[in-house]
Amino acid sequence: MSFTLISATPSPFARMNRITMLEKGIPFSLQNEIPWHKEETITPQHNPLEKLPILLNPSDPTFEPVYDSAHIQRYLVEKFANKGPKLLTGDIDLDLKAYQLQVLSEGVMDAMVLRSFENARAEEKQSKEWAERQTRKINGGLKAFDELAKHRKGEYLIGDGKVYTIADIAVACAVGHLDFVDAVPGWREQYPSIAEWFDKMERREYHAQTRPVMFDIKWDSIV
Ligand SMILES: N[C@@H](CCC(=O)N[C@@H](CS)C(=O)NCC(=O)O)C(=O)O
Repeated sequence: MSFTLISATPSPFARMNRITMLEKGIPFSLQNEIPWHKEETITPQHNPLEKLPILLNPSDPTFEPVYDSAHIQRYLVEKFANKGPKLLTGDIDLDLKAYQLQVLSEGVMDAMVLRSFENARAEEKQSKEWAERQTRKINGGLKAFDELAKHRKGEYLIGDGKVYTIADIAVACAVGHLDFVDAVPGWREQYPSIAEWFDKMERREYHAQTRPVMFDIKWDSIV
């Protein structure tokens, strides 16, 4: 069995799933796409929302595409619970917290993507209020991540800090994207706890292997 992950080289959403599959030793291949290029992308064939990541299993005709990065994470940790690191603590309340941090991370990623598109519109079509709304979400999330990193009890973000979980993966991918697109200039000085934690996480083998790479997007083809 080998999966295909429809991905994009800079996508922080897909990066979460890539790290999880690499950490767990789940075989997969990547199909890199630019989901906004209507003529080229196959995302609409598998996801009515036309978004990636999408997990496919070409060796199993009965396998239905799994989409939304958090939903794919859930599939991977449950289906492959006994392969590689569990990526959850096994404690219901702590795991709820891990899933909550995944939701927060995804929200920060969404806000960064939405703001980039807003800022790429022709000046007269841009809404300053809309962009500011996204900025508040990005800054709010980053502040929450910093608090979490400041009060953590060990290497990792939740519980006793001894277990690497999907929360670490999600927060690292959100902060990684923020750093990559310089979404909050001066963030390292303003939020030193999350910066220090993030730099350590980036040295993990599979985090280092999946760092974002920009693609060549045709901004004028985007509505
Ligand atoms: N909530 C989704 C968001 C995914 C997302 O926004 N993906 C971007 C690429 S990084 C995309 O495919 N956008 C195309 C679109 O919005 O139509 C997830 O977590 O999977």
